[in-house]
This record gives sequence, C-alpha cells and structure tokens, in this order.
Amino acid sequence: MFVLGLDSSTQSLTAVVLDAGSGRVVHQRSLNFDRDLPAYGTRSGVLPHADPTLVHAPPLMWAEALDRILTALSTAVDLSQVAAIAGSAQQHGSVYLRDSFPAALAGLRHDAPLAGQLAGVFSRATAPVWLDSSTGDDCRAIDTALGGPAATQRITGSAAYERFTGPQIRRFARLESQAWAETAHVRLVSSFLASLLAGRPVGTDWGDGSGMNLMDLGTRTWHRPALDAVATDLERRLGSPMPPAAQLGFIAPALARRYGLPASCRLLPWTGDNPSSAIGLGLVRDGACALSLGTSDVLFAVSQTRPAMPPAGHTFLSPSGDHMALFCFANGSLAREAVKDAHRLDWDGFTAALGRTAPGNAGRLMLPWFRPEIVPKVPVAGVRRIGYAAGDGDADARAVVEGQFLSMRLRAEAAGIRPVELCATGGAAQNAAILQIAADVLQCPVRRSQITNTAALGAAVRALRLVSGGDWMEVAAAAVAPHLGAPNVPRPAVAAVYADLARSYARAEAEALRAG
Ligand code: ADP
Ligand code: XUL
Repeated sequence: MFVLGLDSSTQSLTAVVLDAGSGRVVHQRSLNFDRDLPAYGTRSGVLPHADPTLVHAPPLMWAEALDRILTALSTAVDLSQVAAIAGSAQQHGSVYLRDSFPAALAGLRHDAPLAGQLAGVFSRATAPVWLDSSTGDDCRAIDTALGGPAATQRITGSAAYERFTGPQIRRFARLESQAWAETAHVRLVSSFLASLLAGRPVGTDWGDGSGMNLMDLGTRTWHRPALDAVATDLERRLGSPMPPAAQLGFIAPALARRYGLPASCRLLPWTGDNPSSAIGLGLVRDGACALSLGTSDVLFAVSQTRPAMPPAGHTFLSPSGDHMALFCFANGSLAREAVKDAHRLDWDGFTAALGRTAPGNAGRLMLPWFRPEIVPKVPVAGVRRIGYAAGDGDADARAVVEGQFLSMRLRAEAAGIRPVELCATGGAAQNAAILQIAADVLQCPVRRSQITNTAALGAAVRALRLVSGGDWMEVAAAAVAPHLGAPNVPRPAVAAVYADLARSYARAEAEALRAG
C-alpha cells in the first residue's frame, strides 16, 4: 500500500510516494512550470508584468500540472495501491471561479485532459500569488476596520499583509466589480487543487486559512468584521475553514479512472507549503525550528502555545495542531539568483565565490532588496551595497547570503526564537556553503533534509498518518528522520564577527528604512 503527497510550489509541482508500511520513499518526481508547461509563459512560475508589484500566475497551469504529474506517476508507480492523498501549495494565492465550477468538477470526464474541461470555470484568468505587493491600500483599510495592525494581528495571526488573501480579494472586488460579481467561489491554491481531486469545491484548512487575514486564529472560524472589510457577500464564496485532518471522502471517480487510482483512495485537505514543510521536516515537538530556502526564505518555529510575535511576524497553524511562528522573506532564492546571474555564474561558480571570501566579508554588507521585501517592509526594490561596488562578484555573493541571514537573525531575536537546531529545506538547502553561512550567522547547527521538497513529503506523511493511525512522533520517526543529514555546525570562532556584523546590519537597515 502507498500514500501520495503533492506540493504545488511557486515554480514547480512535486509528488512524493511513500510505502505505507515502512514510510520509505518509493518514488518522487517534479514538474517545472517554466520548462515543462512553456505555453503558459511563466518565468520562475509567475507571469512577467511591467508593474513589479503585480505578480500573478495562471491557475489553469496548476490544474494542467496536476493532470500531467498524475498521468506520469501512473506509468511509474502502481497507483491502484494508493490509499490516501494529501497536498500543499504556495500560500496566500487566490483563484476566482464562476458558478459553473461545481458542475464542471462533478462532470469531469476520465478520457480528456483536465485543462480543457476547466478552461471556462475561471472568472479571473490569473491568480495573484504571494509575491504580489499591490494591495497596500487594502491592507490599510482592513487594519483600520479591525482596530489597527496590532488588532488584526491579534485576531487573525498577522497584521494585514499585501500578499494575504483578504487584501487580495478586496483589491479585485474593488477594481473589477463585474468580474467579482461573476465570482461564485474563491479558493486558495491549496483548496483549488484539493477541489479538483475531490470533484467538488472544498473549503480551506486552518493552516492555509491563517494566511488570509480573514480567520479568527482562536476560534478557527471566519471573523465577520474582517469578511465585511474585504467584500460584501464573501462568506458564501469561501466555503468553511476546516481542520487539516478533516476527511474529504474519496477521489473523484473520473480521476480515479483516469490515473488508475482506487475508488477507495481517501483525501485530506491541502494546506500551505510552510505548514506542510513543518511536518515534512519533523517539527512536531515544541520549540522545533526550520529554515526554508525555496523561492522565498522562511524561518519558522512550532510551539504548542501561541507565540508572542513582533509586528512583522505571522502566526499560522500547523497540521499537527501546533502554532507556527513564521517570518517570510520575499528576497530568497530570486535574490541569490540575481547576484549569480549578474556575475555570469552558475551555482558552482557562486559557491566558489563564497569560498574565496571570509566570514564577515571584511565588513562589506548588502541590504538584499532586489524586489519589494516583506520583512522588513520595503515597498520598492532597491539594493544597498555598503563598503564595496556591485562589480565585485566575490564580495557580492557573500554579501547577499550574509545579508539575508543577518536579517533573519534580527527577526529571530525579536521574536525570542532561540533555535537549538534548524532543519533546512528548499532548493538552496542543497548548497552546503549557504547552509554553513546560515549556521555561522544564526549560531546553531543546520541539518538539511535530503528530500528537497519537504512540503510534498509533509503531505505524504499526513496521508500516512491517516492510513496508519500512528501519532505524529511515530510517523515522523519512520518517514522524516531518515532523510535528515549530518548538521553544518556553527564555528565558535566566527561568532563575534557575526555579532558585530548583525549590529552593523541593524544600523544600516534602520538608516535605509528611515531614508525611504
Ligand atoms: P519553490 O519550492 O519555491 O518553487 P524550490 O524550493 O524548488 O522553490 O527552490 C528553487 C530555487 O532553488 C531556485 O530558484 C534556485 O535559485 C535555488 N537553487 C537551486 N539549486 C541551488 C544551488 N545549488 N545553490 C543555491 N540555490 C539553488
Ligand atoms: C509564506 C509565503 C511563502 C509562500 C511560497 O507566508 O508567502 O513562503 O508560501 O512558498
């Protein structure tokens, strides 16, 4: 018997199949949106736009990717053995659907590609994703309606943030009232894809629901004043928040037939990629921390009780029922890539540049804002280099990586997050030189998961738990622990260097933010 986990991230869709008896990975594969679905015209998974604050992706592409990966899987694995499927997706993004959506799902045919059957269901052809930062006015309106940013944070887990779903919906309803009137269903990327598998629209799980500025984190129900601040008649369009362990029933019969899945294949709600990664990295113990170096860089820590977060932080809910303290940095891999490409390097060349420079970079610093930044809030891109010029490739490579982890260190300190160990995931975690800098700057051991996409693994682990009935510790020990490698250990000799540099960084950042 097998279980299947899927993750629809910014740039790719990944599938991980586990043996339900041993928890061992029997198959994994990924499909890259830019490379494998070129007809949609994405770059790094999103649609190029002249206005850098508008970042959208085509939701039909995600559906086609799902269809393609399940078709490919069916030739590689005996899918008739799959007992359960769970999934995750990039957080916050929203999909806008017509009232024909339920009938289109109920009427799906097994003998035709999904994309052709779904092409007519969207009331908005594109979906804003988490990189979008166009909703500043909407954030202010929501914060004002709820009593200020601190009140929004207390109620929903985060102050109003540009990429969060509530502000995104508000902007759309405000600017495109006709298309909004034609929208009968709004789904997150996660609940959109879960709906396809279920053959009916399904609601939002609490984990991804906590990234919307719409859900009361305490009661896990929609917060009426937040709904009212966003748009009229929103609740019927959203479906209800549901526990991540809610059982959605069985795979839609047409899809079971299309991919050779059993009719008895059970479904769990999809959640956000970060909550899912918490499971895929084995963060099921109070105080466990992780570093995700995907398109975004994310620092998160799980705790049984609700953490006290500074204004820039978020509190989400994890599938294990824990809270997750989280900071998301938009200038993650895309910023490292910008430096790599500016100096015409590949990743080996970038890594070699890191090797030619010393920890602390002789005091040279970068504020790495290649695109608008979430933490700290930087609305307009603008990289600051201090003590060197942009042409110095070696200094630039180290400065971008150190700058990113110094910024992370400041937020961790502000939130009282003192990791004893960090588990690392995401595309950049395969780079040991980057992980060593993380260990040195944050002064704690960093262990990488050998599974690059731990969100997909986390989804598979949720499905495994559904099937096996084990507790989180047991399933994590079987399915997660074997993938965690030896740690990159912090070097005590450089601790003082980075303590100094963190102070310089904080000063430079404060000055840049003051100057605007
Ligand atoms: P996401 O899940 O957000 O779609 P991934 O976790 O797949 O993203 O990470 C993709 C990113 O990983 C790429 O944008 C790339 O910059 C980065 N990456 C891949 N290989 C390396 C490497 N060897 N060193 C540093 N970064 C890398
Ligand atoms: C988290 C966030 C990103 C996305 C993309 O708040 O916006 O990490 O989930 O992975």
